[in-house]
Formats: sequence, structure tokens, C-alpha cells
Amino acid sequence: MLLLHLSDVDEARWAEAFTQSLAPYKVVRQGEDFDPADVDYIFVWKPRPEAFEGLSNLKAVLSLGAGVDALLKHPRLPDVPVVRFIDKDLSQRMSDYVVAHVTMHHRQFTRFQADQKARRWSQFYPPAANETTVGIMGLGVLGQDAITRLRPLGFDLRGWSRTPKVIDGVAGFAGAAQFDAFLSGTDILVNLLPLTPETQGILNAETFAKLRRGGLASGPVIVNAARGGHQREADIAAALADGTLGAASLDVFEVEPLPADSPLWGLENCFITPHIAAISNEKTGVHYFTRIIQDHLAGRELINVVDRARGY
Ligand code: NDP
Ligand code: OXD
Repeated sequence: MLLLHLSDVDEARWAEAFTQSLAPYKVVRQGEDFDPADVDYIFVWKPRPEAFEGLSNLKAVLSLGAGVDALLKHPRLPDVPVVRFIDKDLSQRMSDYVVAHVTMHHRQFTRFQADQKARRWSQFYPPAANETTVGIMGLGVLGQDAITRLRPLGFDLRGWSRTPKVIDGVAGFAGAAQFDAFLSGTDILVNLLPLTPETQGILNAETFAKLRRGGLASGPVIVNAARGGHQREADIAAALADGTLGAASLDVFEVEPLPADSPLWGLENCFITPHIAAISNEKTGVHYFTRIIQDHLAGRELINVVDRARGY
């Protein structure tokens, strides 16, 4: 039996789709009448504290999200494999966000927006894409997809990961020892890291001060589409105000929804979206997890299992 336990998304629709695609295999929702001991798999998003109670025969936890930081912190997460969502549609949407914000900052949108507001005709020419270096933090599924979309646009690309990666046309940097070298050549810093104890708060004043100056006229830029826990918002607000950063695009926040009194709302060089960079698509999601469940029931190995010790 598959149990759905989803918060903040339309659980009924996912359940209907799973019921059809897994039939005759049984699918139930939280709150329905079933024996928890019959549950083989639980499909979760933001599970409540009691979500896993009584699931004594659970085989795996299936995560609707690509990021599992919150799930791994669940105090009663059972000791079974956690499978995360990896999906072309999700990658496409995330890369759409990254490309939109990188190109916007490369073309100095903040400056021209201010000029327009002031009715000022000021012929400033942005650098060419190949004179602008985009540094991607995190070279996993999403980081590598973003690279495949940015590369044809001509940007100079570099990437930073935990272990070394060789990616065509991308200068690679790895580990804490190469972090400063990575930052020192970066004009637009894109964060696509998982949130772990090592990456918590990585977007901070010290990091911003190490980014390349002089590449983009109004200062280096950050784009964070990963997790709010990666950023120190007080540092971002200060850096945007004093010119350490020229602009920031933020899709995620330390506290979501972003509180109305956050200074970030009022900064003209801060571009806020409400954690909408990418969303798990119901159609492709049901297809992906149906295959995983059916393969596993047929005796094949689970795929895309999270490494709990690594935290992602
Ligand atoms: P992956 O697990 O595929 O990739 C993670 C990458 O980060 C890897 O390259 C890994 O290095 C690197 N990394 C991890 N820890 C460190 C570290 N300490 N130092 C340097 N590099 C590190 O993740 P995805 O690409 O699938 O997703 C990334 C994140 O995006 C998710 O965890 C989630 O938080 C976020 N997300 C946000 C969404 C939104 O709507 N805003 C939607 C979907 C995801 P290595 O290759 O060496 O292992
Ligand atoms: C995810 C997210 O992790 O939507 O998938 O944030």
C-alpha cells in the first residue's frame, strides 16, 4: 500500500493520479481508514510530526521535493531509504528561472530600470556574455542542467562542488580549499546547493566580499534558488545597500513566507519570488514514483536514494 502525506499541495489530486497509475495496488491518504502496518511506501511533502506513526513495515520514504533537508530533520524519520524527486520537468523549470535572472543581471536590468524611473537617457553598454563569469555552486542535477542552458548563451562558466567534476566548457573548483578561488572570478553567483550543515549560511558577508569586482559595473550579483537556510538576509540587505552586491535574486528565504517587515522587500536591487523557481509536476511525478514503486515491488533496487550521512 502507498500512503500519501502531503502538506501545502493538492494531495487529493496526487492520490487520484496514483490510484489510476498504480491500480490495482492500493493507495490511501492520511486520515483515511487503513492499517498502518500495511503501508509499504509513504509519499511525503512537509510531513507532520506523527506522519510515520505505526508504519512498521515501511520499505521507503518517497519525497515529493528534490531537496530533502527538512525531511532529514524530521525527528521521527524511519530508518528506511529516502528516495528524492529527480525530474526533467523540474530541472527545466529551475533552469528557466536561472537563465532569466542571470541574463537580466548580465544586461544590468537594475541600472536601466532606475534610469527609466528617473527618465534618464544614459547609454551604458553591458559587457558581452563571454566577458561575464557565472559561478554555479552545486554541480548536481540542477547545477548541471543550468549549465547546459547557460553554455549556448556564451557565458564564461565555472562551478563549485564538494568533489571534483569535469564538465565541458566549465572551470571546475571543489571543496573548501578552492572556494575562494572560485568566488574571486565570479560575477554572478548562482546557488544550487543542497542545504546541509556545511552549506548553511554560505551566502554571507564574507562570501560576498570575495566575489570579483569590476566585471559587472554595478557590482557582483547573487541568485539563490536553493534554500533560504543558505543565506544570511541581514548580510544581503547590508551588501545590497552598500554596493558590495549590485543585485540579488532570491526565490527562497530564512523564514517563508518572507515576513512583511523584511528590509529585502524595499530594496530596488533585490528581486524576490515566493519559492516558485520550480515545482514538482504531478504528471511527471506520478510517472516517476510509479515506476520506482513497481520496479521495487518487482525486486529491483531503488534509485536516487539520499545519502543520509552526506545530507543530500
Ligand atoms: P544534487 O544532490 O543533485 O546536487 C548537489 C550538488 O551540490 C552536488 O554537486 C554536490 O557536490 C554539491 N554540494 C553538496 N554539498 C556541498 C559542499 N559542502 N560544498 C560544495 N558542494 C557541495 O541536488 P539538486 O541539483 O537536485 O538540487 C539542489 C537543491 O536545489 C536541492 O537540495 C533543493 O534544496 C533546491 N531546490 C529548490 C527548488 C526551488 O523551487 N527553489 C526546487 C528544487 C530544488 P558533489 O557533486 O561533489 O556531490
Ligand atoms: C524542492 C522544492 O526541493 O520545491 O523540490 O523546493
